[in-house]
Amino acid sequence: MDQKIKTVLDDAKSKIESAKVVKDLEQIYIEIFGRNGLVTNLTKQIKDIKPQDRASFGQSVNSAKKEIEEYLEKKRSSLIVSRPSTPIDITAPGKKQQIGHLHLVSQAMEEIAGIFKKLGYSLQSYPEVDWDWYAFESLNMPKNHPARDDWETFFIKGDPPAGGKSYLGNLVLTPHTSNGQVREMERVKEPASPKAASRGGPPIRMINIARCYRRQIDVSHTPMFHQFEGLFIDKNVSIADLKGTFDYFTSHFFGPKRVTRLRPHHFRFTEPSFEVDVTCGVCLGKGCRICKSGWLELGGAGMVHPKVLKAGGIDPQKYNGFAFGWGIERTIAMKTELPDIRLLYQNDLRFLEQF
Ligand code: FA5
Repeated sequence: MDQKIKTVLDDAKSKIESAKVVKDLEQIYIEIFGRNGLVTNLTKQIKDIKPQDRASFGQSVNSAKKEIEEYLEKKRSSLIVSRPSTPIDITAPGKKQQIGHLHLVSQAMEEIAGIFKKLGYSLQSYPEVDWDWYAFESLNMPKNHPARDDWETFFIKGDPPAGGKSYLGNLVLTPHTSNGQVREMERVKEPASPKAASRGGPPIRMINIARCYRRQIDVSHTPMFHQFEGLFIDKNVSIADLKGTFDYFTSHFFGPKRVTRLRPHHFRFTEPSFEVDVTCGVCLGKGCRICKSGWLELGGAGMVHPKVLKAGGIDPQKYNGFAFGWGIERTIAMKTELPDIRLLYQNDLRFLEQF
């Protein structure tokens, strides 16, 4: 190695060795590799070397440079290990780690699924973009029926399905989780499914939690929301079973002081149909500024219509049952006295952190 290079190498190493703390290495780095640094000046000299020696000189400079860099790194690591650059004040107050948690809607979904699991319901998942057949037609809502208007649906442009399945119609963003009803009936009868093959049909105890979409927005409506749909099919099911199930759910989700009532209603896919109300959490049914009447609407329900059972391949002479579909956001609002469900989707941590 050329004497000049050896001198630079030795000088650089002794500079590095003199560092007491990591910060010292910043200045030493400049002295070695800065604009007028030891190695930089050496590099500048390459052009003045005789052409026949230039290549080997250049190579030696490069290997010296590499050696210095490695030396520098070694020194840095040894200083970090042996001497923290800023002393630790063990008396200083600790910094609280920010720990996230599940969104309020996810928490409610877990809780709801857990309550129905105790009643023997299994959680199923059905498409949130589905065929018209499952969302409407199989639920006794033929094309152009005015009842469809209530669902304020988003339609998806596209070709209808091929292969003789044109009865499925077009695709929609599901406006309710009731599309899972006929799909669940098909699942339990489906011979191709090993689970279902052993069952070959009802009983069904399904809970289906999914996103739904409607062209609606105000304090109690969002264009995307969640529903949970329950479907119970067996032999000799009565309205008393339906009411008992709702009371069980209400007392577990809202607390033992709150009760449900059924109000006659009309849905094309249940007969008879009901709106299910729960007593207000503030006045417990007496009537107050928030609820007016003492009751808050939870969602729809009813005994499954024989036409729907038939569409799902189940004999209505042998089996009957009930179904219900309730909004998760509204259910949360009723539990927490939330004045506007849109708050759930504004992602404001000041709100979300409270739950
Ligand atoms: C239905 O969607 C029926 N499929 C329910 C049903 C299922 C009836 C099974 C009978 C048997 P409805 O349109 O009323 O019904 O909606 C049910 C619930 O979904 C409402 O009570 C409300 O809690 C919630 N909901 C509906 N639209 C919205 C919306 N835009 N934003 C938030 N929640 C909504």
